[in-house]
Amino acid sequence: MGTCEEFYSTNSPPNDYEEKQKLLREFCELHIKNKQYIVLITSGGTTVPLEHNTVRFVDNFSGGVRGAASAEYFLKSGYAVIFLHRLKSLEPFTRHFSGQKFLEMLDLDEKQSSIKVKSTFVDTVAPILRSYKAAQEGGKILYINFTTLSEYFWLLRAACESLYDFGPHALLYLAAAVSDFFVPPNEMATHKIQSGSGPPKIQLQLVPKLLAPIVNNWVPNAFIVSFKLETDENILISKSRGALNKYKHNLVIGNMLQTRRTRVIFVSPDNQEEVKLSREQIIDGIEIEKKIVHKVVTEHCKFIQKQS
Ligand code: 9Z3
Repeated sequence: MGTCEEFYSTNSPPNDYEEKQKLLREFCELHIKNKQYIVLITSGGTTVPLEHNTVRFVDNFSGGVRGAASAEYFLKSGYAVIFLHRLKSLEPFTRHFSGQKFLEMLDLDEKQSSIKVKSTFVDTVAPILRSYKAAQEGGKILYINFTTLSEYFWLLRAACESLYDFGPHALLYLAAAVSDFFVPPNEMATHKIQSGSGPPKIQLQLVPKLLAPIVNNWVPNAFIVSFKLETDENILISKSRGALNKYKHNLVIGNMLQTRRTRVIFVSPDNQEEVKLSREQIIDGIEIEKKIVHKVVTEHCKFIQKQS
C-alpha cells in the first residue's frame, strides 16, 4: 500500500479545489468566532475511475441516508455542519422529497395556475421547511461535494485543515463509504477501454488509510468518529475494535450492511454498546440516526469537558 503523501503527489486536486477550499475556510472563520460546535460529516460512496477520460468506474452501494439524516440531527443539536457528500447522493432536508414522493405532495388549483402542498402533507412538510430555512439563513450548513475517491481525499484534507483551530470543539463523523481499492493514475487507461482487446486485466491497489493523518496530524485535538461496515456479524466487533486500537481515535460505530437502518454498535476504548430501534420505534418512523447523533453529541460534550 502506498502512503497518503504518495496518493496526494500522484493524484491531482479537483478542478474547483481552490474555490471549495475558500468556502471551507470562510465557513470555519465565521463559526469559530462564536466558539461554535462544528461537525464534519462525510456521506455517500466514492467512485474509482477506470479510465482518465472516465466512461466506467467502480462504485458502491451507499446512497447517503446515514450522513444526510445525521446532518439534520446535528443541526437540531446546535452544531454548524460541513456536509462533505457524494454529488447526487441524499442531502439533508431534500431527502424527504426525493422521487415521486415530491409530486405526490403537490396539488394544482382548479384554474391550474398555482401549486400548493396537499393539506394532508402540510404537517410533514412544514417542520422540514422550517428547519431547512433556519439552517440556510443562519449559515449553519456548508455543502461540499465529491464524486471520485481522489476528490474525497483532497476535500477531506482541506476540511480538516480548516477545522484545526476548533480543537476539541470539532467533531468528525466519517460516514462515507470510501473505497478500499483504486487504480493509480499511472496505471489507468487514458481512453475508454475497448472490448475488442478482450477482457481487461485491471489490477486494483490498496487505498492508504486517511484515519492515520487525520488523527495524528490534521485535527489531533478533535473528537473523531469513524464507521465500520461489515457484512459478516462474526467480525463486526473485532474489526471495529481493531480500527480503534490502530488509529487511536475516539469512537467506532460498527454496522452491518443488512441491518444498518435499525442497529449499530458503539465501540469506544473502554466500552461497547448496542444502539437499536425497538419495534415500536420502527413503526413510528423514528430514524436510528436520531439516537446515534444524540449519543455522539453526549460523548463529544464529555470529551470537551475533560479537555477544559
Ligand atoms: C458506514 O458504515 C455507513 O453507516 C454506511 C451508511 C455507508 C453503511 P447509507 O449511505 O449507509 O446510509 O446507505 N460508513 C463507513 C463505511 C466504510 O467504508 N468504513 C471503512 C471500513 O469499514 C472505514 S472508514 O473499512
